Amino acid sequence: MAFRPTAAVLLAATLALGVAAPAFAAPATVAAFDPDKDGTIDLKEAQAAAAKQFDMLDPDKDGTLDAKELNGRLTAAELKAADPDNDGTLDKKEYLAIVAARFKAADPDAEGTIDAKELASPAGASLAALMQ
Ligand SMILES: [Ca+2]
Ligand SMILES: [Ca+2]
Ligand SMILES: [Ca+2]
Repeated sequence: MAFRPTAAVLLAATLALGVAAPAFAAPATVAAFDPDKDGTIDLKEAQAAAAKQFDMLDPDKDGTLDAKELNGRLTAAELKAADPDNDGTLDKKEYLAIVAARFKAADPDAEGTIDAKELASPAGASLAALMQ
């Protein structure tokens, strides 16, 4: 029964913001993921935010996320590729490995940080979906 409260929360957030997009599709800001305030997100910051997000997405606290808990954050193909034992769930290590892969994709200049422009790109948005 995890889906109904989640949907209610998303709906409430959507109404509060006055936008039609799901809450996790709202544009992300660097500042939200930048505890050292250097104006960019490094991999450590991205994975710390994603680890927090993982715990929030796991209401049954079994340490894994199934497709329902992921709620569209991964495609079926991504879930399958990240799930070598094929049990249909991701543990935190597997989730953070996807974060690392998306981080790399969102950092085309390969300087190891995501700036505001990179975060606003489609690759940056799919990274942000794993962090918020
Ligand atoms: Ca930073
Ligand atoms: Ca779970
Ligand atoms: Ca960069």
